[in-house]
Amino acid sequence: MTLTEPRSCQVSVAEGLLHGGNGHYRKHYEDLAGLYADAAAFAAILADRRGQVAYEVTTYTPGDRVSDLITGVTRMAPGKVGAEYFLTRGHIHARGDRPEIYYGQAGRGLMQLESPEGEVRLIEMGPQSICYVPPFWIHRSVNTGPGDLVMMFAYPADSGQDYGIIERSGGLRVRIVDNGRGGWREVENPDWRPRAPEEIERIYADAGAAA
Ligand code: S6P
Ligand code: ZN
Repeated sequence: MTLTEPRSCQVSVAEGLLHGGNGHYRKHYEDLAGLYADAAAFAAILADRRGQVAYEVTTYTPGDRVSDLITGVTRMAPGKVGAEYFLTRGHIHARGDRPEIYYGQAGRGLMQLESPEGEVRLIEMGPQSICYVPPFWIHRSVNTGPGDLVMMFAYPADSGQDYGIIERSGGLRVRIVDNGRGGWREVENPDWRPRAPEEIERIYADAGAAA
C-alpha cells in the first residue's frame, strides 16, 4: 500500500492565503457579471475595479478520490454592489452528496445555503466559527463586514462544483443587503424560480453514500 505523505500548510490570516499548497485562483470583478441585482451599480464597480481581485482561493489537493480532502483558504474583499454585499458565485457540489466545512479566520460574513427545494439557511460566520455544509446544499459566502472575509474550508476531492444551478433558478432565493444600520438583512429575489422536480430528482439520484 502506498500511503499519501502527510503535509503541513500554513494559513496566513493576515494575507488570507494558504501557503505550502498546490492550487491558487483569483476571481476579478469582471468575472462576476450577472451575479448582482443592480446592473448599474455593478457597471460602476467595474469602471472602478476592473482587473482587481474580488476573491481568491488557495488550496492543497492531495489527490482526486473521495478519500482525499481538499483543504483551502478563501479571501474575499469587502464591499457592496448597490445595497447588496459582495459574494462568491456559489455552487452545489457536482457530486451533490459531498459535504464541506468552513472555518472562519477573519472578518464577518454569512454562509448562504439553499436546498434544492428552495429552503434558505443563513449562517453567520466570524473568527473561530465553523459552518458544516451538509450534503446537497447550494452554498456561497457573503462578506457583510468592513474587512476581508477569510475562511478555511475542507471537502472531498471528487466533489466538483456545479455553478449553473444558481443561474438556472434566476439566482438564489434571497439576496443579502445592507440594513442601513451597518448590518444585513435578507430580501426576496423576485427573479428566483423554483427548480423543476426533474432537476431536484437528478440532484438526489446522483447521490452516492449520503442518499
Ligand atoms: C469549493 C468550496 C470553496 C469555494 C470558494 C469560492 O467546493 O466551496 O473552495 O469554491 O469559496 O467560491 P465559489 O462559489 O466561487 O466556488
Ligand atoms: Zn463547495
